[in-house]
Amino acid sequence: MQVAKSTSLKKTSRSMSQMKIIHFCFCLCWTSWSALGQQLNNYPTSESKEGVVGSSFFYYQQQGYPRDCSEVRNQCSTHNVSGVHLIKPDGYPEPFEVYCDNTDDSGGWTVIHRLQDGSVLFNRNWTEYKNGFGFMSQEFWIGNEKLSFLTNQGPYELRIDIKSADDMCFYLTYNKFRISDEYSDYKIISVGEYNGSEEEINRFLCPSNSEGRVYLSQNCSSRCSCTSGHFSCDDTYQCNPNAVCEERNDVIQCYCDEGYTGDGVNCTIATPPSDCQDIYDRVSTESGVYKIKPTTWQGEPFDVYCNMTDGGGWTVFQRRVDGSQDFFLYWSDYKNGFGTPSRELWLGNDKLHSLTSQGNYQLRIDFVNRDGAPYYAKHSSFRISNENDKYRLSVGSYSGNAGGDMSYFNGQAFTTRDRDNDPHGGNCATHTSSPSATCGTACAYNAGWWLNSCGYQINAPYGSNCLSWYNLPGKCNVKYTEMKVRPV
Ligand SMILES: *[C@@H]1O[C@H](CO)[C@@H](O)[C@H](O)[C@H]1NC(C)=O
Ligand SMILES: *[C@@H]1O[C@H](CO)[C@@H](O)[C@H](O)[C@H]1NC(C)=O
Ligand SMILES: *[C@@H]1O[C@H](CO)[C@@H](O)[C@H](O)[C@H]1NC(C)=O
Ligand SMILES: *[C@@H]1O[C@H](CO)[C@@H](O)[C@H](O)[C@H]1NC(C)=O
Ligand SMILES: *[C@@H]1O[C@H](CO)[C@@H](O)[C@H](O)[C@H]1NC(C)=O
Ligand SMILES: *[C@@H]1O[C@H](CO)[C@@H](O)[C@H](O)[C@H]1NC(C)=O
Ligand SMILES: [Ca+2]
Repeated sequence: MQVAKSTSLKKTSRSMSQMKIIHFCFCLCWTSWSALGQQLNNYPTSESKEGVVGSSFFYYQQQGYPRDCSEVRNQCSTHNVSGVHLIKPDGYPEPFEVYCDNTDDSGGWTVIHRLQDGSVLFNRNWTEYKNGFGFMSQEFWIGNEKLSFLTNQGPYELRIDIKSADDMCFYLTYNKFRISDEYSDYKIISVGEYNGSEEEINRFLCPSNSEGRVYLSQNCSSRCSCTSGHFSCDDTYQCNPNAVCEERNDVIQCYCDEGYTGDGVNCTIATPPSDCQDIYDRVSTESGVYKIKPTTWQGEPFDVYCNMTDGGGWTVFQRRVDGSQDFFLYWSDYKNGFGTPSRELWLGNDKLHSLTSQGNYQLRIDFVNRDGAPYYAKHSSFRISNENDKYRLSVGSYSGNAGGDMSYFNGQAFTTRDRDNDPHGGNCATHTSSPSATCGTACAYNAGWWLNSCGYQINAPYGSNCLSWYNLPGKCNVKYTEMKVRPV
């Protein structure tokens, strides 16, 4: 048995204490069980310093009381049968009665707790647990004060004997059991190493009707369950960053934060984020791919790349990096979008329309020119109309260092190789430029864009001189572009 499992056993004690199915057949020993430690810890400390130490009975002086049941057994041969004896642990003011169990080979067990038929009420207050209650011959709790003195005399082994609902008897041992004094609330200082067979722990934790029962450690660092009567733990269980580990209605587990739904491991935002600004505010400030659903979007949430630099919250709708994605595509392709959010992409005109009609958006375009130098352009507003209006472009005023070429396309409808909506005599989407002084030989515009009387744009074929921006220094054969929007 691994130590990890022993830990789980302790941690899961609360659930176990509620398993009515378990009865103690006889509870030998330096026996407690972390369930009880758990119970004790639950008592309010305000109450915990009250009460008197010791038994209410009077014992006449007698020298050399045994300090525990193992001394009782060694002291006198007639004391080797199980029964009630007087002991007096070191430092304890008076001797008191305990039940000594000598039934197993080694014997000498001092019984600290027995639960067998429900005849004694265990739901008691601090003082009662402190002083002990019940009857030695039946059910009882020895008392925390006595237990504290007992276990602080030296190393003690804890043994828990259990009888299951199907009358199977088995036991568990812990090799170093010790509890603190009242001022430390009788905390279990140690239980030591657990010793028991796999079979025993399965029977103990997984009684017949426990299929699917789940146990969680106090800090939710492991999750154990019963599957086909077999107890196993998953130590990779972890709360979602948007979840807390706590107890609600007696169940310890990870719970998703408010505004999130899920099982505590997987927490998804209850109302999907409407754009990357919403992601930034509510989900994460890390750049990456996320699902969004603009408020006006009728379809399923979709993936976008959120660029969280420059104040964060930028929803990326275009990127050119390496030419891996063909941009010489058709109306329906530009309508629905293509490419990969984390690499090269066009988000799609329907989505871009939906996104930009939720509120007021600004535009940022980043460039790396043919020489590898970065530039950017910003426009104070950006929106495109719907398909009926041919995704017409509206941009506001320019700032930046890449040139305000976007303004040249302002007010234009979208044009693709199969839909000529541009004011030029032919279709700029399939037009070939004349050789120019700045960009050298002729190149094909071959793109979907808000084309005017043509003009350089950044959906042109990657690696060609037409992938360019008219006012950009080092403008021909631009190496990198990224277009993104954010609410103003
Ligand atoms: C108790 O001790 C007596 C005398 O030493 C011995 O005969 C008897 O078998 C012991 N009983 C048990 C239960 O160990
Ligand atoms: C604890 O319970 C006992 C018995 O019911 C009662 O006499 C005592 O006053 C209780 N103590 C506190 C602090 O409630
Ligand atoms: C566990 O118990 C078995 C049988 O009771 C014993 O042989 C073994 O030495 C114990 N192991 C430890 C680590 O205490
Ligand atoms: C959870 O508790 C275990 C054992 O008590 C400990 O080893 C672990 O570090 C704790 N984990 C966290 C995240 O607190
Ligand atoms: C959480 O989600 C992942 C992926 O969707 C899934 O593989 C995993 O089983 C889920 N975890 C839980 C505890 O539901
Ligand atoms: C994100 O935006 C910054 C400018 O704010 C830009 O330099 C960078 O290339 C963009 N893209 C990625 C993937 O970081
Ligand atoms: Ca035209």
